[in-house]
Amino acid sequence: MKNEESNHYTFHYTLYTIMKALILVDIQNDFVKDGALAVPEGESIIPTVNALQEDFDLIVATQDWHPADHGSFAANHTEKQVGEVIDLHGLPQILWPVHCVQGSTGAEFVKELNMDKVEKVFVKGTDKTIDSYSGFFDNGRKKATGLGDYLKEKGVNEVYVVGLAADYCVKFTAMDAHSLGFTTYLVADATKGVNLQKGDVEAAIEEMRATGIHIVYSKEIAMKN
Ligand code: VGL
Ligand code: ZN
Repeated sequence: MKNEESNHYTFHYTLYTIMKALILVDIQNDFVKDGALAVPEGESIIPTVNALQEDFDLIVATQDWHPADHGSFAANHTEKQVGEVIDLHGLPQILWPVHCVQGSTGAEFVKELNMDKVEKVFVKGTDKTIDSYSGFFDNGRKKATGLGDYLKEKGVNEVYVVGLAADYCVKFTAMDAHSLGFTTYLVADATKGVNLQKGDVEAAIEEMRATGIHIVYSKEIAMKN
C-alpha cells in the first residue's frame, strides 16, 4: 500500500508455516499375514512406512480396538456371515471376522513397525454399538477420537495417511482429515486394501482423489533439507 506522505510502501507478509503429520492407520497383527482380517500383502508396506517416518516430526497412530461383543463382528449376530451387510443401530454395517479385540495379540501393532517416534495412539471402534473406520470419528460422526483436536493443537496443517486398509480405515481417515481442513495426502505405496470386491482399492483411491486428497508416492516425500 502506498503511503500518502512518503514514497514508502508497506508490505504485509503472512508467514505460513507448513506443519506435517504422518498418520499410521491400524498397522496391527490382525490386518497382516495370518491375522483375523488379513489384508492381502498388508505386511509389505511396513519397510516403506518405517522409512517414511524419517521425514516427519509428528507421527501418530490409530488402533482398531474393539470390545469382544462388538456389533461389527459376524459372530455376534445369529445366522450372519462375514461380508453380509446389516443395519447396526441405523447404519449399514459390513460384518467382519472377530478382529482387533482389546488386549489380544491381534490388536497389537505389528512388531516390525517402528513405534519409537509415535507420539500418541488414538483408539477407535471401542463402542460396541457403532463401528469406526476413520481415525477421527465413528461411522455416525457422533463422537470424535480426539485426533482432530490433537493435530490442530500441534499446529498441523498437512497430513499424510498410510496403513491398512486402503478401502476402509485409510480412506475414511483421509476423507475426514480433508473435511477438517487439513491438506491431505494419501501415500499410495504405503497402503494396501481388503478388496472385498475386485477394484475396491482403485475405487477408493479415485474417490479420495476426486475429493481433493493428493495421491502421492513415498519417493516424492522429502522434508529434510
Ligand atoms: C478395518 C474393517 C474393520 C480397517 C477395521 O482397519 O480398515 N476394516 N475394522
Ligand atoms: Zn474393526
